[in-house]
Amino acid sequence: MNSLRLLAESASTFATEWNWLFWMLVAVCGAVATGIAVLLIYWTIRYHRRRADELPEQIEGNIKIEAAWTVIPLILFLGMFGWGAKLYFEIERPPANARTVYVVAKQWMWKAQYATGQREINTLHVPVGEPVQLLMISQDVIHSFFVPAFRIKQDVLPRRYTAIWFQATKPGMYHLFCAEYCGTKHSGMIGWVYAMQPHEFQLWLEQGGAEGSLASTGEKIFHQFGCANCHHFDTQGRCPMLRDLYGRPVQLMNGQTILADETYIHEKILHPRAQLIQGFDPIMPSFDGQLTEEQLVALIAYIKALGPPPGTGQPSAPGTAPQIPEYEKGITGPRSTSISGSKPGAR
Ligand code: HEC
Ligand SMILES: [Cu+2]
Repeated sequence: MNSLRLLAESASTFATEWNWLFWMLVAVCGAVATGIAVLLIYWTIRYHRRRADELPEQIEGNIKIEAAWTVIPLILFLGMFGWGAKLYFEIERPPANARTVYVVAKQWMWKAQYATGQREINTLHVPVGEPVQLLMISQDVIHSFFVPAFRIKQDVLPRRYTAIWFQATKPGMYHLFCAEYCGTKHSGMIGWVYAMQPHEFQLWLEQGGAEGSLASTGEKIFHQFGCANCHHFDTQGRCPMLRDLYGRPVQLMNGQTILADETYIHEKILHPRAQLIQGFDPIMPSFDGQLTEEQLVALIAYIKALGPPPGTGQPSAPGTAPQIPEYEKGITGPRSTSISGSKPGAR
């Protein structure tokens, strides 16, 4: 672990390409800088003034040289840009089958919530060879989620979900940092990502000890906070039916259309007046200050898991547990509310 290395360990599918890109940049910039330095010194000596009255020969221009020093850097720089952009788009676009883990950042810790109900602090367990997407939000100031070994870094903001994804390639323990100065104990906002073999990860999920799925926790909150008094799942009365809301365009009062993503639902619950919906009276109360970010994550997971309205697809009776994706099924056994996750000594 203490071996001297130039770059952080490479443990994700991005890492190899990232390393190549990095070394290409170092090589090109190094070669250009060296070339300029060498020519500078050589020409300084070669063309220094030898007599007090010596005048340089006047040169009117040289199309070939000018074209060369325009076209060659253009190709080099566009190449760098193109390669960087390609990798950036890969990092920005999670594959559709990625497993979602919700992360809440707060001064000064990371809290993770799994769809299956596991919760942990300052640790993150992930399977090797499977894409994992993190949907992150901050409870207070701006933080930044940084795992050098995976070559991923993403700002974590209040009132807005940001996403990052990765696919671990090597089992191991990898450092997790906050990379945005966020207060006095910023340097202590660190943790570990455990990349595990898929079967070990499955075991961890089963032993993790959780109280039902995240969506079922959300369902309880939905009833506890009286959302269910207004939002019914069979009829759409004075309040919109929340079935099939996630990912659908919503017509706003101001004429805009907005996509119902996590941030929209989050905003709607805390600041319902900010984006009023066409065709409804603005009677929804604000839940600002009443729900924690973790509860909001659970509510959103619940709303996302609601199926389409009865009659339009596979109907799920109102009030029944929402659908859980196939890969998240099969978690049985006794569950407790305790927050799981071991904290390694290094802190
Ligand atoms: C007093 C009734 C009432 C309560 C309680 C209520 N809502 Fe609403 N909700 C509404 C109404 C009315 C609208 C649509 C009007 C608007 O734009 O605010 C709405 C809109 C929404 C939307 C946007 C729906 C869409 O189609 O875009 C979401 C999401 C939502 N509510 C979630 C919740 C959650 C979660 C809770 C509980 C924490 C809750 N609501 C509690 C009445 C209510
Ligand atoms: Cu931080």
